[in-house]
Amino acid sequence: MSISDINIPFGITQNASEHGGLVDHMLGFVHWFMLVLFIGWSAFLVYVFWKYRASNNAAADYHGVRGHATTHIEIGVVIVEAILLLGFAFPLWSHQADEYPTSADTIKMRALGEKFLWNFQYPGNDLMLSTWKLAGVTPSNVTGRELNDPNGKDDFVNPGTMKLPVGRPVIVDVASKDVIHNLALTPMRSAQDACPGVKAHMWFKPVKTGTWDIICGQLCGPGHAQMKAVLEVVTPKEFEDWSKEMSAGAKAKNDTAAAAPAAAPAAH
Ligand SMILES: [Cu+2]
Repeated sequence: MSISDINIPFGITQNASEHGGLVDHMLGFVHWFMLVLFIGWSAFLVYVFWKYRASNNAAADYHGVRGHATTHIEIGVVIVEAILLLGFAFPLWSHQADEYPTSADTIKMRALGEKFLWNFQYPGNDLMLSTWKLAGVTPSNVTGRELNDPNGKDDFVNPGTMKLPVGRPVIVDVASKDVIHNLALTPMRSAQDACPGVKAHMWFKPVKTGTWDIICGQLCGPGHAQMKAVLEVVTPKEFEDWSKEMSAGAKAKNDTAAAAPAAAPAAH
């Protein structure tokens, strides 16, 4: 049995990311600590009810506690909380916030929230995302990619499903088209607010294949509960095949549009 097993009866989604074990360990630590405090305080409450019952103490006691035990217990609680913050939370946060993956196999992609769905932009076969112009978001360009950027010619957008390969780090640029949303990837133990006009980022590394729901972690309007997408972690081969096909399709469409600009005057 491990410390984080206490999370299971609380209904936690199984972890599927590399760093998620550390999050679960910290959460398990907090749960055990709260359990100890809950039992301790409950027992103390029952004890004072019994000790200071009216039939036993007819006269009021104006001095109260004289010993130092409670002070020592409080200091103990402060120490455990300091260990939680300094020993677990801060190092884990700094790892996720400062040590972004730089390896060549890192997938860089974008997620743009809108009322009420998620759009995912992939870099395509050149592994390079287009430059990102949030001001350029339109109904036909839902992620705000710079359409004249050569790097973006083979980028493709997949609304509703975030498909990823297992075992490769992923950096996701996150933003919103309208109100504040939150890309909550529970099995990856990662979540990032999506704010209009703000380019935010998150990263993680899936270590298990599977299919999960992506939810919006911010109450964003009447369709919030329906703002569901799918996170699909597949084998590297399956991802490569899918990505190549999608990218080739997007490139062909872009090339056609470039060859016949007069045929589609509204598309820009
Ligand atoms: Cu939302």
